[in-house]
Amino acid sequence: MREEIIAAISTAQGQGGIGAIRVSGFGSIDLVDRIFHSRSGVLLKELSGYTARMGKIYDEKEELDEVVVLVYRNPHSYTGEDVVEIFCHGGLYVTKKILRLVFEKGARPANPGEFTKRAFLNGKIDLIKAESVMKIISATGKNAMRAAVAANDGVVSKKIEQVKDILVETLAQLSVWADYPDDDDFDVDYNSLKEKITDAREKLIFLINNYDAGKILINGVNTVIAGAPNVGKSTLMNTLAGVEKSIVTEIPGTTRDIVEETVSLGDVTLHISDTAGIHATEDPVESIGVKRAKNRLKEAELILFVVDGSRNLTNDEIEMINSLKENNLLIIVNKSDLPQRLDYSCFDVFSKAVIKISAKNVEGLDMLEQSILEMLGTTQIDPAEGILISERQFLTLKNATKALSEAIDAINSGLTLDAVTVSIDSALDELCVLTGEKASQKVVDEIFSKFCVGK
Ligand SMILES: Nc1nc2c(ncn2[C@@H]2O[C@H](COP(=O)(O)OP(=O)(O)OP(=O)(O)O)[C@@H](O)[C@H]2O)c(=O)[nH]1
Ligand SMILES: [Mg+2]
Repeated sequence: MREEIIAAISTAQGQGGIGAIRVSGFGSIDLVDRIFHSRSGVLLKELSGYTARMGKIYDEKEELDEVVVLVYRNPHSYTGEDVVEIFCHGGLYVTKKILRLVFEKGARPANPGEFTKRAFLNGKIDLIKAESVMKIISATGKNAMRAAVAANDGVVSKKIEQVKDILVETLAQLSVWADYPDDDDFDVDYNSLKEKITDAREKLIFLINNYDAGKILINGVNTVIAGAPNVGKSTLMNTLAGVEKSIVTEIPGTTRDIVEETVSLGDVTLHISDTAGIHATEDPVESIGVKRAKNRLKEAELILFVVDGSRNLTNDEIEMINSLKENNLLIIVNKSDLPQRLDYSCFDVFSKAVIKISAKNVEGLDMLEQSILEMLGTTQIDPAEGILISERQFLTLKNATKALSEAIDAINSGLTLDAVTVSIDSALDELCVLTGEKASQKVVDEIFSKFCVGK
């Protein structure tokens, strides 16, 4: 069945130097020929792939814009189909007008991610790479970009292919052993069998272990500044943000609602929430703020718990730190410029990093930055090595490693080779789900529905 011709604006909507309209599908070159007149008079259908022509777009007799048109011939295009890209002047009016014209001539609007979906269905890219395309659009920061570029180069895909090759080879060997059980020439070599499976498993574990840190590099980390009133949370927020974002006064209970700011720290983006000081209060407005602060803490991926070094901890503070200790938690002793009265031994039970700063005088911030990056584990990974960029990728790999562990266990406990084969088969299945060779329609649809239109 021939797919319908789809079209969309592929550049950002709004004012810009250039706007691009992408048209894909069998017949798309003929379609654009009906609205485009090249300067030289040549028709697009006479051109070979990867060829550009300058000319004008006409709506019947009316000239719309001077454009450059680029022709791709299947299978050598992004989608694997015939594709035409029209580069016009960037105003929203012109791009939309040309797009409407393309629709009038028979194309239909592309669904979100439909170009990339067709690329996947036509075997141009696997599902891992398709997911990374989406991330490239939304990536911010140098390392996030490096990760996305690595994924687009197929670094993760290649690693998965390598593991698949090892598993397929092992399965072939297993079937030889199963077919010739009594032949001495085909004696089962348990050591090499185990070595191969272990090697495959370790390659997958490498990717799995980088998942959390990789996720942080790409998405940034939800960071909550919390603590008792008046300890200097908002001052810290402002110091990290470099702007007076939160109101600071000497009156306890100044911050009531949540104040948010995005801050770059090294290669990591922190989405910071400054919250109301947590304590028991009768004030109805403040108590809503305290409730919001507590809710925000539940979603936090990193907690900066601020205490005041010029006084000892209250029982409430000790209790709060205790209830948060399972999280990525840094204890920040603020007001280091004042005479210190805090007994540090009270932190021993929490075994959490304690950092001394003066948010007001901007002292100790380097140490804080370093401790945050160490805690998040982003300094230890090289995004160019390939990182997993979705929960789906992470979970399928976990399933695959689990199956490989079962295969190793089966060998160790002397089970039949059949049991080993079943486990390796199931690991291989998971990897095929990951690359999309065996992914269900539902999964595929869900992945592409998260794309923006035009990709
Ligand atoms: N000496 C000193 N004072 C500080 C420091 N950080 C904050 N302060 C002062 O402490 C008071 C409270 O600061 P905020 O930043 O508003 O404290 P907060 O924790 O946000 O307070 P609430 O919003 O009321 O919970 C202000 O007078 C600040 O100037 C510091 O490092 N040293
Ligand atoms: Mg505050």
